[in-house]
Amino acid sequence: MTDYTPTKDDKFSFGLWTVGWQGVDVFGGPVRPLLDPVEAVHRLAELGAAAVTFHDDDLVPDDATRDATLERFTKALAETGMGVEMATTNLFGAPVFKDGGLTANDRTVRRYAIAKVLRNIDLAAELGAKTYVLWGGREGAESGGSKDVAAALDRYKEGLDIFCGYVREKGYDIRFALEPKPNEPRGDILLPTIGHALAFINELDEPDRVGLNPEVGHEEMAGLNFAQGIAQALWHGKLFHVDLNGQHGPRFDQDLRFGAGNLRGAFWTVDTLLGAGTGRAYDGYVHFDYKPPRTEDIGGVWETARACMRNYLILREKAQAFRADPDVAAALEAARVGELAVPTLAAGETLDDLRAEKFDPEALGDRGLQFERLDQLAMEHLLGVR
Ligand SMILES: [Mn+2]
Repeated sequence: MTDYTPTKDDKFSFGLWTVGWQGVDVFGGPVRPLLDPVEAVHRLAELGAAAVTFHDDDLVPDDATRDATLERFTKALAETGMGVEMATTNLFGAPVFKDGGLTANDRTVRRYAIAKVLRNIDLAAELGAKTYVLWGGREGAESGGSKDVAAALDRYKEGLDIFCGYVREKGYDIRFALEPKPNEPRGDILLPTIGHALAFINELDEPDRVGLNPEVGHEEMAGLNFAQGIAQALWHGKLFHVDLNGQHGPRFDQDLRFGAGNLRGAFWTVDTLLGAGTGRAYDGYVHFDYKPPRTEDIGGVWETARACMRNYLILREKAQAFRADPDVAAALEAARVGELAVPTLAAGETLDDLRAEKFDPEALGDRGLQFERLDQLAMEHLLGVR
């Protein structure tokens, strides 16, 4: 039996804020002590992760200790062979961002937000991150009259255009990834889903520099199918990064470890990332963005980190076995799944040709599609009986 121990080739990465989450929520204060980022790097490396990611504030919260912190951190990276693959800016925690950063009504707040992002882009480039995520958790509103959505989108675009221009001028090898979320902490957040964000990217000055960092839980909070969402992002060439975690349907953002919550959704998510059904595989870092529950001490935190990677590897094995199963090949054939890749009009065929064809809609309508057989095979692979 495989022991599902990850290696650096699996390209697993974790936010420092995930294992470092002290359990502060709306109803209670911290339950775990502060976790030193250096300790996080060492422990995650031991568990088999390849990289870490950070918000500016998780790593360097204090200007007075900035240089010393960075020195210790880069030393830990060198000692462990860990990379920094992505960075992001905290534009949501401090009171100044209570109405957002890039789309705050207050222009001075927006200017401060841009300066904060630019400063951390420099640090991201210095540490070798190739992806810069923007999660606009406070970019939104609780009430209709307080936010001019069109103006907010203009300002969002202005911010992204500034960041793209800055990275281009500096010659940094960095791409931006927008992380959609429907709500929480704001009542309603701008760019709430993968689809909204994809459409927004088309309006930017340099759309090629901007893609997505979709998160499982965020799409599922909106009742959407994450695997289908990332399949569309891949189709657009926009899946720049991914946040894996677990969620039980539309409710508060649970940020469970990957595989918890919607397990069937997790199976199809891994299958989609492998490109099995579509031929478009994701080749970036497999990033976990979750919160170890408040019930856990630090030992439990490391157990959840280990479990995120282990569950991914188990699901990868299950998805590969599903795709390699001859019964699945037969079921895919019976369900005409491959036929969808055939263009509806043949080469050189005219619409007159199509309209002249004799159709028998009644016979077509009578035909069963045999999708349930196919899905049951997936279920049985997932349940471990095949
Ligand atoms: Mn989340």
